[in-house]
Amino acid sequence: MFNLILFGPPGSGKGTQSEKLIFKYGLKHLSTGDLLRYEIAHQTPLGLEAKKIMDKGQLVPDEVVIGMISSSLDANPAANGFLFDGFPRTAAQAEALDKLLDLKKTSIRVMLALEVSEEELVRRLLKRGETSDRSDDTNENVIRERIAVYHSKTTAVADYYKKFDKVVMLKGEGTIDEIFNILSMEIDSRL
Ligand code: B4P
Repeated sequence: MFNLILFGPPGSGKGTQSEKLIFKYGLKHLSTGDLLRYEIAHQTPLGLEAKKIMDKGQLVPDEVVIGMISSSLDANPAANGFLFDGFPRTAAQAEALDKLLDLKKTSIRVMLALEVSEEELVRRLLKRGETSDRSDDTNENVIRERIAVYHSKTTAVADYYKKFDKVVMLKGEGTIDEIFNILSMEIDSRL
């Protein structure tokens, strides 16, 4: 199994690149953002609670997203590998993921981390907010709060995987195809 984490701040291109990578490598895409937005669209109790948190730019509680990932892993026993997008986002989520994969006798092969300047992130997300129905992309203060939460809580995830020498930092600015080629080279060198 080839399990990969695509990492980076909000708007760094995780979702964009994931769509291309799962197609090329036949991986199962697990995006906690997409799973949460599915719950919101279906107005489930979990979705209604999650929306309030996401609209403030905060993180949904660890136990909620860990439960979602655990169910998704169980629901895909025959996958060739998983691409984790937007998860883990806290050190507790990273430790929980390692335990879940351990139970399945597998592990994370590599974390590919996209680096993008804050001004470029804000520009991209405000642009997406003009056309998408994502309420968390329309307010610059909320976007800056998401980036602040990334620095205060999520960068710890990279520190966690650095201990196991699994992190590769990559430039996330350039055209979508240029970045896709760089990510593909990193994956190809580990297959
Ligand atoms: P996510 O859905 O994970 O989304 P994101 O971080 O906002 O953006 P992503 O990085 O995927 O965006 P992309 O680059 O594709 O999270 C949303 C919220 O859900 C979080 O704030 C949090 O509240 C909650 N959540 C999710 N997971 C959680 C977890 N594990 N724990 C707790 N809470 C969780 O796209 C950005 C834009 O840039 C797009 O419009 C794209 O077209 C554009 N773009 C991409 N690449 C580009 C390039 N190279 N050049 C120019 N534009 C580009």
